Amino acid sequence: MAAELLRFPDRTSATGKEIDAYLRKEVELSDEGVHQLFSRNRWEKAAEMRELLLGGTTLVVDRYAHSGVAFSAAKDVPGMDVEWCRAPDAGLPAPDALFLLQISPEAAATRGGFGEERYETSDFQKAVAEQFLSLRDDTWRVVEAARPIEAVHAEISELALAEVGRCQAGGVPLRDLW
Ligand code: 2DT
Ligand code: MG
Repeated sequence: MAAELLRFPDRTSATGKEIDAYLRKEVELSDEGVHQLFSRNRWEKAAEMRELLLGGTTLVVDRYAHSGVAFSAAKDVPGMDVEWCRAPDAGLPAPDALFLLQISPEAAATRGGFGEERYETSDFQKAVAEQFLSLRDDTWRVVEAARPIEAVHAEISELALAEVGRCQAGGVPLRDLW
């Protein structure tokens, strides 16, 4: 089974380097502007993702447009409501399965490196968690992440492999995100 790992933001492209500098608090960007930049960072990969998916490769994607919506909407900036936040990602390929790794902001704060980047404050993480839960529909799988990595891995890989099997059996069309 062919599989590839992708991660968004992809910090290696030109847009990704700008996002990286923003997250590391080296530059300031408008909330609207950085939201668009995160989306462009995904669009840069859209054709390649489609090609891989249609060729039968499984993509494992660490964060996607749902993070874009949840983080930007959590800023509570006038005009940047959920509908506005979703718009730039319309037409990107949709995932067949989506896993929300749930952890309390308190537990997340004990993980390595927490607090170094923009967005890594407990108050903001609480607002993001609320956004994720309100975006969630019953196709999302919520996985308890405050456990040893092996336990989280075992649960996700079992669910993911079942989904891969379903897709390999055919009849699961490649859909757009929204
Ligand atoms: P990592 O810590 O996973 O590298 O994410 N983010 C991410 C957004 O605000 N919008 C997006 O579209 C995406 C994909 C989440 C870096 C931070 O960037 C946030 C955390
Ligand atoms: Mg991070």
